[in-house]
Amino acid sequence: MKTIAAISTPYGIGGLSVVRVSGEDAFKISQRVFESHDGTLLEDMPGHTCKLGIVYYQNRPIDEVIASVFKSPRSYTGENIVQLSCHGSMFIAKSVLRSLLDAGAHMAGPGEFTKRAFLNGKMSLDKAESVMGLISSNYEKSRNISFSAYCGSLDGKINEIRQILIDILSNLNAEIDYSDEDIPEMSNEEIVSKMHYAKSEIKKLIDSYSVGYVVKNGLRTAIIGAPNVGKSTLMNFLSKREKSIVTDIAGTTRDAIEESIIIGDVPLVLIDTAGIRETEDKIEKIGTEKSMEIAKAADLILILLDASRETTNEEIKLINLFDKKKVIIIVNKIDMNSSYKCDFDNPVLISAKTGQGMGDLAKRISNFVDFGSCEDENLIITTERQRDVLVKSLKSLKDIENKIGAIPRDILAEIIKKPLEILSEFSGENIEKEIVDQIFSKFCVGK
Ligand SMILES: Nc1nc2c(ncn2[C@@H]2O[C@H](COP(=O)(O)OP(=O)(O)OP(=O)(O)O)[C@@H](O)[C@H]2O)c(=O)[nH]1
Ligand SMILES: [Mg+2]
Repeated sequence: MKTIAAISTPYGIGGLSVVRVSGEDAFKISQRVFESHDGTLLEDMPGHTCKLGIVYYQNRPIDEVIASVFKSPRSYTGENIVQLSCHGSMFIAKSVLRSLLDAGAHMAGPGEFTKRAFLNGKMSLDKAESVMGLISSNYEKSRNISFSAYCGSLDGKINEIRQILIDILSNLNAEIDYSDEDIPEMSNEEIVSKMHYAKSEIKKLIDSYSVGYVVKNGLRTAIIGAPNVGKSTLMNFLSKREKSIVTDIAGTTRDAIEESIIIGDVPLVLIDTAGIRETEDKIEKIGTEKSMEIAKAADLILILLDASRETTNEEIKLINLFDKKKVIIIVNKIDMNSSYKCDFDNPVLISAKTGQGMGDLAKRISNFVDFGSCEDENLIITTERQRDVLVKSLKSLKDIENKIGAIPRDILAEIIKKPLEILSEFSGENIEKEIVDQIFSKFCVGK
């Protein structure tokens, strides 16, 4: 494989910038641009050590850097790695990278370092996915979930489930291979009970995705309602910034505005939308249609009513359009009419202007995601791919369970290999190259 290089730290000014080089020729190529103060060559340095020296760009010294050396296979990628830590200027980091590329390195693609780590057997695919989760984690829960997976919690669970099936398989094989000897048979009931346990463990993991999805992606939450009910005021209150324009003119917001926030334990992607109403105004009409589309695609819909006036028929119709389970009805401007009576069950009464009722709203949003449904916080899956593998394996187990007792044992031994094979895809065994490429293409360059 070619030797690759990339800047691994974020673009911008910082204490340090790190340029990473990985591949068979990492030492040779890096040596062309780096000279240690004591003259030691990179390839003569023991792994996991570093040297201070000068980095050159077009034969000119450009910075004093620390070169860290990791030797194959004891490195992140499993290949030889040199990490050049320079002063944290983007301009310097780019020059160091340019210099390395001129010296023979190839620009790394998105996630290519981690992809190599996976391909070289340094980490499972779900661990690589957790690296992505760690990088994008933005609060405690998302970090904890990703770090557990990074430490192997999911791999451990999948292996435990696989082991149950391997147990059944080896018992069946022993029976078949030594049929004339007196080997105790595993009864059908025992097999069913073991498979039942395997299935319930898989099911728990599948169910954990409802939490994992939200923690990783945020709950897409649309704020909708008639014009002027205070949608943008609520958006600004919750995001603690003047994100949306607020005026007393109906039809102020014309386009959807998004902001990521965290309420309690729940990350939200909050979407302020244009007020929904029957109108002849061309722009507003488009805005209304767009708001409806956003609401339909959202995980949670906050429908705002206005306590300072009667609820209109149009608003009642709007509320009835959506699945009640996805909706929280909010009555805003309660500061203007504290005796407001709502026609709908269980509304949250707030004032986006004064902040009244915001605690109740936070509680209702927190309750919307059932974090309690996951028995074990360390066992939460976070990607569609992981879910797909588990759904496929569950289906395969169900198919087999229905056949136990009705088919000969040698056939049972054969078909039980199928869910085992599917489960091995979880950690990335037997997985197609396109799927691997697709996963890593979502990573950033330098990871
Ligand atoms: N008294 C009071 N006024 C509010 C409250 N929330 C919003 N308002 C006022 O209501 C008016 C409309 O607020 P916006 O937040 O722009 O309403 P909107 O729903 O985004 O309106 P459009 O974008 O036009 O659909 C502004 O004058 C706000 O100051 C509230 O809780 N109490
Ligand atoms: Mg608005």
